[in-house]
Amino acid sequence: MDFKSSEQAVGPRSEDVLPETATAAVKVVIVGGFGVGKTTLVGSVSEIRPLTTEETMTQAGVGVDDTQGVERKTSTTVAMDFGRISINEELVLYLFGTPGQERFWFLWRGLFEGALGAVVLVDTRRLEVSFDVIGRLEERGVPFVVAVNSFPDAPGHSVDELRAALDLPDAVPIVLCDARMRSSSRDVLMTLMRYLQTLAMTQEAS
Ligand SMILES: Nc1nc2c(ncn2[C@@H]2O[C@H](COP(=O)(O)OP(=O)(O)O)[C@@H](O)[C@H]2O)c(=O)[nH]1
Ligand SMILES: [Mg+2]
Repeated sequence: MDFKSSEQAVGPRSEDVLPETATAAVKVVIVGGFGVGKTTLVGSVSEIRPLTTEETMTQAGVGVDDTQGVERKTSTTVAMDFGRISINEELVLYLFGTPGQERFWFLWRGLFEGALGAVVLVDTRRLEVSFDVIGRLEERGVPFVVAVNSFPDAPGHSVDELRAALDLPDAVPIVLCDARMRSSSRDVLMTLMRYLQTLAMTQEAS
């Protein structure tokens, strides 16, 4: 038997290796309601092959997961998505996508430990899913930005309308995005990093 090919497959691929210049690693959590695009965002932006735990929706999810407006979705993330993106030569973000459905909240406890900030992904067709998620982040004091994913049949709301609907303070950035596009997903993460920097600076000043 020839084991050569499988032996060659073992070991990190070049794109999996962290650049030697990386000096800071930051943990970021991507959170939001069911089917809002978390797995898509982590997948589009990650420079390593993202890890995803998806499970085909079963009877167990019927009546629990709200599939209205996302009829074509047949799998749901039960644990989390994991990805990595280098912002520059020194700074690396580790991305943890996690479900917003209430029955997965037990996952949240450990997840936010050491997280510098979060991205709340929002689908304007189902804004109410985001209320609980945002409430829980505020409770925990986790800084976050809101990214509104653009679905074709989603009602168009202005940023001001969304801010009012989500009851967000003026300081919290709201950005529109298309999670399928790497550049758009990257912009969301950059917005979060800039926001965190502003918060750090205001804290220092006070
Ligand atoms: N039109 C559009 N579709 C998206 C976008 N992001 C995700 N989707 C689609 O929405 C569905 C749910 O996305 P998924 O990432 O699995 O959602 P999750 O449950 O939050 O992980 C998938 O079929 C995606 O292809 C987006 O920005 N625009
Ligand atoms: Mg998912």
